Amino acid sequence: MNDSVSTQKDAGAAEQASAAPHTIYLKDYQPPAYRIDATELRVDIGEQSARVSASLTFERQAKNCDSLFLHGESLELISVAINDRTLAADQYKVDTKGLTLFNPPESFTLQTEVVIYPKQNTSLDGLYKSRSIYCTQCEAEGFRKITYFLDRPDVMSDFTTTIIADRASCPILLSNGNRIDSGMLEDGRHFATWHDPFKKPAYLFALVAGDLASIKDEFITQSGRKVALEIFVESKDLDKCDHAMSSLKNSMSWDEKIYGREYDLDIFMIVAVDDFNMGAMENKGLNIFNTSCVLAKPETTTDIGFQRVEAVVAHEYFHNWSGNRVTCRDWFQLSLKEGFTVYRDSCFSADMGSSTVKRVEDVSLLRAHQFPEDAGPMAHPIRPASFIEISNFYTVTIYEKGAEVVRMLANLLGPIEFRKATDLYFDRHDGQAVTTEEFVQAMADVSGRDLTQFKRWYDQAGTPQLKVTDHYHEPSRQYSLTFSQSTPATPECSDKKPFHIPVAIGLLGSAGELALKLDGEELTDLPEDNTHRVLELTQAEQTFVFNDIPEHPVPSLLRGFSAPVKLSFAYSRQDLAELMQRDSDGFNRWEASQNLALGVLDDAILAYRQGDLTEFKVDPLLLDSYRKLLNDDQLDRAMVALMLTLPSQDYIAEQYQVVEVEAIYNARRLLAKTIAKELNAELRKCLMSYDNSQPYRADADSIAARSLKNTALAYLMLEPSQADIEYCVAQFNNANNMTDEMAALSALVYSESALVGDHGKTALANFYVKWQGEALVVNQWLSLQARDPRPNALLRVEDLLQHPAFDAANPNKIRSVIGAFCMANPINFHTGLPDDSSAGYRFLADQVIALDAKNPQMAARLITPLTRWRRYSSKRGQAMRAQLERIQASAGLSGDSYEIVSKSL
Ligand code: B3K
Ligand code: ZN
Repeated sequence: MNDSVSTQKDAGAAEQASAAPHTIYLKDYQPPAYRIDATELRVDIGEQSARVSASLTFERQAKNCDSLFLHGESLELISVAINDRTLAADQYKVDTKGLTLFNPPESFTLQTEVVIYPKQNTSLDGLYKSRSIYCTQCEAEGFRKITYFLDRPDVMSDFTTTIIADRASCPILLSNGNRIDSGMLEDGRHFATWHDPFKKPAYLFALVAGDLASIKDEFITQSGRKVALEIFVESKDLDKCDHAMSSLKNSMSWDEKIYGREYDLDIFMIVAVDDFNMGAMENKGLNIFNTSCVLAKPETTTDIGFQRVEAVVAHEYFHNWSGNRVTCRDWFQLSLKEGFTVYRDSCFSADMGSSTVKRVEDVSLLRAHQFPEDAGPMAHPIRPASFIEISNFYTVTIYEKGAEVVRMLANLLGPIEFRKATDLYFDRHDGQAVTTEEFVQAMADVSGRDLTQFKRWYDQAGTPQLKVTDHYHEPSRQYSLTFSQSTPATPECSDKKPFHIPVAIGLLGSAGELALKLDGEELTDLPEDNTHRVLELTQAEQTFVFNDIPEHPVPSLLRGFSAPVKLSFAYSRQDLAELMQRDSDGFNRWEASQNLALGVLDDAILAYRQGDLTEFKVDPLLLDSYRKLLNDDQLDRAMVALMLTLPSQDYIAEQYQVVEVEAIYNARRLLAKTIAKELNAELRKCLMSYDNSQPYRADADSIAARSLKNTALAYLMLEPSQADIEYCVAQFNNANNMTDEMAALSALVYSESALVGDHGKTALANFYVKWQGEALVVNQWLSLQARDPRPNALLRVEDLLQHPAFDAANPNKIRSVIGAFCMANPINFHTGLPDDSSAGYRFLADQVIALDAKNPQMAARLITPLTRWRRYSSKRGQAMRAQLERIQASAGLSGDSYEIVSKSL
């Protein structure tokens, strides 16, 4: 955010209000003209409105300043004074974007009083009401909806907050830091005053008032300080907080052990609310969470749900250092805190469970969502150069690709130097608001490496394509690998310079992995584990030659997915089968299984195009390889499950210029059914060897065993025998945990077999009756139906919107029904209804238009599938485009949706 720009914008706000939203550029960044050293807030919450009094201590930093613009939106100004003197009308100006003070003194205290309306705030940004709880969401620019302020992350202030509310309905009053005072007032009202000893930007401010119950615990830090831990929820949810609490404690010790980072306040609080635009928010000392990322117990929460709670609790906790103690100078630097923190939470989850499984999950997410973003109209570098609405930049690119970039740095430096570099970064910048430059500089200073070229990862969008060829020269026993990199044009730049790409490799010989010696390397240079090497690419084309290679090997390339690139190498299917079985790199074993499946899927897609999928024969090599997996007792069960799972429709679509929705869907389904038939005995054996009577446990081995059993069940239920159906129904009825119950439910509902009859319908109805009191379980039930690939899903989705369980104002419900249908049910979204093939697109546009007026951030996010219109056949693409145009033409469109739509057209 840039002050000079916002001043210009706001200087003409009367005209601006109806004009198209405008673009803000990183190159225009100017430091703020004033600091706000201290912020005293008094928030008096009433039934209909809240009154916010602010006293802000300003100190000029710039040489001079004729007018000072403070952000403020949807505020009713009651009074404004400087140093206790009410301002005359010509000393200030108010418009829809903020308050301008004319000729402010060098240092002064500003006193303002405003009225706001939390109950009417449907944007869930600023101070709002979620069911009976008042809460805030200030990142990125929500604080300006609470009071007038320099609402930008490089303005860090000392906050003291007094909250006043009715004691009966709001017994709990929370804000950041430590509670320093509390007491009763007249008329049954009470107050609490909180002081946060750490200066912070306004986006980390938080306030909560409501009737909450809590569980308490404590943590002793490595230096022996006692920290009180408290998780606040509605009392009905008290039995679902233990997992979040143990995840929090695990995160606190992990951050001490791995990064040497200790928690700094005496209390750490988490509050769960039902209405939340994102997963959670890292407000200093007072994290506010979506209930979906806190509450967990085996009966109501799947294994994936448990893991998500653990990961999000950790992520928000880790922000205390990567984000709060060291924060962002401006919002272009968002990945400074988000990329780094995702990297940190990903390593934490890897350490808590299986690191290979976690890597596969992260890479799958990146490929299914970030790669398409990077190839579409919203492509942006992890440090964007411009934006219209920052809320649109909380993207998979900033988060997940940002994490990949930090991972590459960590791997280039190695664990010891990376730790030294993060220590240096935290120490050097503690209490500061900095840029990604400073982060990389700490890495460069510690390692002595020149990271100039590496920094292109921060400025160039697009996924690099890495083409690899090899050559073996038997007489000289030399093996060479040639890499050529290129990056497709993206909206911000068409001429990409080569990236610095670390490529981890190994070479498989017939009897095992080969010792590696690069041409020119001395024997003394060789690392201890000499079967693994990281090649650093810096040129558009580069060849690496290995000496003393006894045979033509199968290269294992990009081990552990060492860089976020699309790699291609002409593997034979036999090579892939070898890698699947023998690669010492677990990730690449999985990768080989995916590539083998992609090859077979490509055969099937071709057959579909030619109209004879019925005659299609699946390559027996894939079936044999899967059979070996199922018979391999040594392999981690979770890995077997992952390797047996076909590439997602999104990832298959990524392989083609034009997405042929029906071809991909039918090819994938046919292959799945063939696997179910051909490997029937092995799959059934896998199912039978699982002991359903064991008590539920959430450790990695138990999760792995359940995941394999349920993968086998899903396959078997595609072409089930009567016995399979009975097994599935029994699992559904008797499961002691939601993972098994959900797996059985979806297998019954999605099965197209006539034998299954009404079992699916009955199970769905029974499930709702059983769980209607548990909102998060009902969300899973809604989502399962919205994702149902069988024909006419849109009709069922429209019915769901009328169901009493649906709530058009709740983001979790919107995601579970509208989001799930449009993003996770491609066959129905893109084919619509039998007599109206664009019905899915029109449905989405209708929903976006209706939602945009209430919650623009959510509306803008939902538009994503339509933005990909260029990837589809021209008829389909034009139909999608027409709906984008409809959204664009709708009256009063928000800046959020305007940005997405206008960039996509
Ligand atoms: N930092 C928050 C995201 C806030 C998004 C605001 N639109 C959550 C997180 O990444 O931890
Ligand atoms: Zn974050």
